[in-house]
Amino acid sequence: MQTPSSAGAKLAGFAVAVALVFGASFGVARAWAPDGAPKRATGAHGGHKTEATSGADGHGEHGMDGMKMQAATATPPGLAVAQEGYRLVAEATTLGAGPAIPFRFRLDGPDGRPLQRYEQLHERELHLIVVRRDLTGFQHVHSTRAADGTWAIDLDLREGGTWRAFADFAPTGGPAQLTLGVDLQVAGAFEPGAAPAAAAAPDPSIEVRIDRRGDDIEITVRRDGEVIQPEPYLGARGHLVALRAGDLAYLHVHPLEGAGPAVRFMAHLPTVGPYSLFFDYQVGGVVHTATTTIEVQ
Ligand SMILES: [Cu+2]
Repeated sequence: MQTPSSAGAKLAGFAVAVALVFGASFGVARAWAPDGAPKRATGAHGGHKTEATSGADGHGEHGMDGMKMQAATATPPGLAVAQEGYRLVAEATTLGAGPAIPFRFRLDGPDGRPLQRYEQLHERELHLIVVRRDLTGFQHVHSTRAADGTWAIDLDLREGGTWRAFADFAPTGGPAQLTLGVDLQVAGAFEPGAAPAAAAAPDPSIEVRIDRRGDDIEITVRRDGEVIQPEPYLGARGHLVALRAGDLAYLHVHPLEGAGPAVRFMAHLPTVGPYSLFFDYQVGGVVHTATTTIEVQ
């Protein structure tokens, strides 16, 4: 079976293992408003700015808008193949198994035509997240868009089963951030795996510690015991994806600027239960993926 850490290793082509150490800060109780919307003090994060906001294109503001939008709606992103007039259309949803399976899709806009104009979101027009429905085999890739609007990329689909592909993007003139998802049926033997837990550390030179503090997630990266700053990657010091176990709702996570060595994110996890976290970060020019699963109480 393909383990989450090996999936990340295969993707990035590196041999350094990642250790995850848990803090005692998981399971922070959340207050709920009667209408089901999470209570949130106005301006609770007013002291923070997304790193992207400091960029010239100001696309960090889209992220914040997306966060507000997400908090205001009952249905989290990533559960629909079509939403707000936009539709994810895969050329094929039944695929063969293999290490480099071509995946082609387009994103149709409200006019029914393939979307051609995108806002930059974390330095890309589109982030494609692919994970098997048992939350193994996580991939965060950036595909290329042809002149007709079709996106294409090779996916690592060595394991059979049902995979979920998420397109995370910001259409020009549309929603600040949209995540559409489609299931891909991959032929081959299927052996269910467990949601990614703290990975063992065959090589302990890199250690990643993930702590959840309220809506914030703090990540500390160490190499040989020394805290290090991950290198800039996608306009931040890392990119975090949170998927809810059970339905693979895709929760938007936004980098926060902060003093100190930790990489901080605001992650609105709307309901109790387990969530799997996938942290992509770059050290020594190589992108690593650290995974863990937390329980929101
Ligand atoms: Cu991306």
